Amino acid sequence: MKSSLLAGLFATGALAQGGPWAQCGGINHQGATTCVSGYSCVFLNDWYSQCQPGSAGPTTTLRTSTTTRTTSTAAATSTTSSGKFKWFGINHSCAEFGKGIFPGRWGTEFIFPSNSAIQTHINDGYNTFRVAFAMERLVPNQLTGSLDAGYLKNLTDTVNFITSKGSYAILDPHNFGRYYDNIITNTAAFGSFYTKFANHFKSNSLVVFDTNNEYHDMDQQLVFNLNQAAINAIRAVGATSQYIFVEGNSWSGAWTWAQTNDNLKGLTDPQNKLIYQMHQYLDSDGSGTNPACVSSTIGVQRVQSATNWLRANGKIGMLGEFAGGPNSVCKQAVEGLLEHLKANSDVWHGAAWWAAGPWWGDYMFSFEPPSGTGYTNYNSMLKQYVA
Ligand SMILES: *[C@@H]1O[C@H](CO)[C@@H](O)[C@H](O)[C@H]1NC(C)=O
Ligand SMILES: CC(=O)N[C@H]1CO[C@H](CO)[C@@H](O)[C@@H]1O
Repeated sequence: MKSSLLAGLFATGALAQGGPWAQCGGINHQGATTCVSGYSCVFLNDWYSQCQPGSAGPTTTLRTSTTTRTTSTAAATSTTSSGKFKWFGINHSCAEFGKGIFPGRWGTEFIFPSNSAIQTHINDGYNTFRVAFAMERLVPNQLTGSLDAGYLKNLTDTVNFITSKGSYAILDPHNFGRYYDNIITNTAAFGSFYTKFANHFKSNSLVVFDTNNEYHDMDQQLVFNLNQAAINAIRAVGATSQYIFVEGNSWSGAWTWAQTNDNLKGLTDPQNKLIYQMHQYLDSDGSGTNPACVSSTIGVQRVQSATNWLRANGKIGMLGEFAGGPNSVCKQAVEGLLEHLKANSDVWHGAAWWAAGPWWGDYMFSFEPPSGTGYTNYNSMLKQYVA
């Protein structure tokens, strides 16, 4: 059970202090805004502040027209950081498993994320979950077909669990710009998918639409057109409050973004809520398949040109996938990467580790609590960046 519910049960009046991990702020929040001794109220996003361990110092909330920031004199867990990310969290990967076996069987080829794992991540302070799914399971017959009720319900249940906690759910069609392994060339059909999909989620402003995972080996203008078709369809159904994460060609790699995906700066959004989602791994070929990182400084080196591109073009980025193996070189490289993103928080608004999910087993990056290799090696570091 979420501890804020317990805290709520035990609260005797409006002035009661929030217990451990209780909600202590956010839009429409009416309960306690201070925390019990030993905890301080940490801003996670506009909708959710949480009582996290740390000596309670004076907490101030600064509200500007576009952002809300909380600064606490008791920087609870953060040692090196100064700014904060809007989105910081974990990919949850499993509903897209069983590649090539469609629709496949729930519990055999694929499964949905574990709510208790998500809750553990939320207790750790993470506020963003990128939920992968397969378009072939959501629209089994054709892109323009209707949404499969069973798969949609399970996906929606996961999304609602996440957003009911005040966290962001990034909806990630993990399709690489393809449908049944064929490059999607019909932009109108792709838009039609988004018309139905966005219509279903349009009232949930904590949903983020990720147009597609990792376009690759595709015509560059087609990548532009697919992103633009998704944006147009999402806005046309009245989903106007949500952020849209666009992705680029070459697996949306940050290290090649400026040279490969420069044309995507021309994407337009009437709501002006486009975020450029890039991915970056630190092994020699950048694929995230080797536990060894190139060097302790490779993280910064690989994203520097993307940072420059974002700033030069007045765009905002999100590092939607990153990870490192369980060794000290990678740990330094990951920390350097996150410090760089944070130092450039005018253009980088978040990051998400790849990946959690109940079926990752002993995968080197598994962030599934309690014993995933990534979780045990990196959670204490990553937690420092959540607020
Ligand atoms: C949805 O989840 C339920 C279990 O909660 C499962 O029985 C069902 O098969 C799932 N269906 C799909 C299509 O994922
Ligand atoms: C590091 C890693 O596993 N990255 C993966 C991201 O997404 C797909 C799997 O769903 C893989 O192809 C990538 O290798």
